[in-house]
Amino acid sequence: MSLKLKLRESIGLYFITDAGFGKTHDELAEAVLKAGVRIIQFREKKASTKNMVETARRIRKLCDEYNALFFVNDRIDVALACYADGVHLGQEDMPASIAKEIFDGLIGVSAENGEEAIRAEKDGADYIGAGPVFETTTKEDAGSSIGIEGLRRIVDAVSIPVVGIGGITKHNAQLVLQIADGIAVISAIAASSNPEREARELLEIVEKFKKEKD
Ligand code: TZP
Ligand code: MG
Repeated sequence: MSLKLKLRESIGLYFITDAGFGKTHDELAEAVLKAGVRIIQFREKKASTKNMVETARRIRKLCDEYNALFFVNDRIDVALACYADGVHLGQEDMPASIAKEIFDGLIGVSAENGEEAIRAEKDGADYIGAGPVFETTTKEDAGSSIGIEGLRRIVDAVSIPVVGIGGITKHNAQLVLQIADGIAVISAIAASSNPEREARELLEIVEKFKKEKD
């Protein structure tokens, strides 16, 4: 199956690792994979490059065992060094157009508005991470939330898949799924005392919603 097709199939629940909630990247990745999540992004802002590459390589291997897609946040060098399926780039990271020249995998781009999303699509992005949809404290420099209406404007502006991100929980997931192709979450799972159970519950919501849509 092509990576792009796999992306469309697995994007309903997109989990992003964060070691700031008391569990390691590895522990979180394993828990959500066990629950059935099939797309994971490794997001680490503080560790050394050496440590990042080692962790990324372990999670890459784990994702292979579960046939899940593996993305690295921000860092093309780390993505290359661990044979990631994709890289996720912010507005201040390497532009997707340049990333595509040196990286042969999938490219996701963060967008806060339609303009950024259109630019990313033109540059060759494979999906958009749109947000923050709701307020979040997980990302320190997250701008003000774009809301459901902001999310809708982004979805309407592009034809590549869009995942909503920021403050998404099982209580508001449906609102996002009505508009976007998927939900991306950190704290809803990472801050839970039982990340595997939480991931399962979120997956159930996503799958139930998809069935009703078809
Ligand atoms: N980008 C926009 S909001 C956000 C990122 C990485 C943080 C999402 O974390 P949470 O805990 O799901 O709100
Ligand atoms: Mg980034």
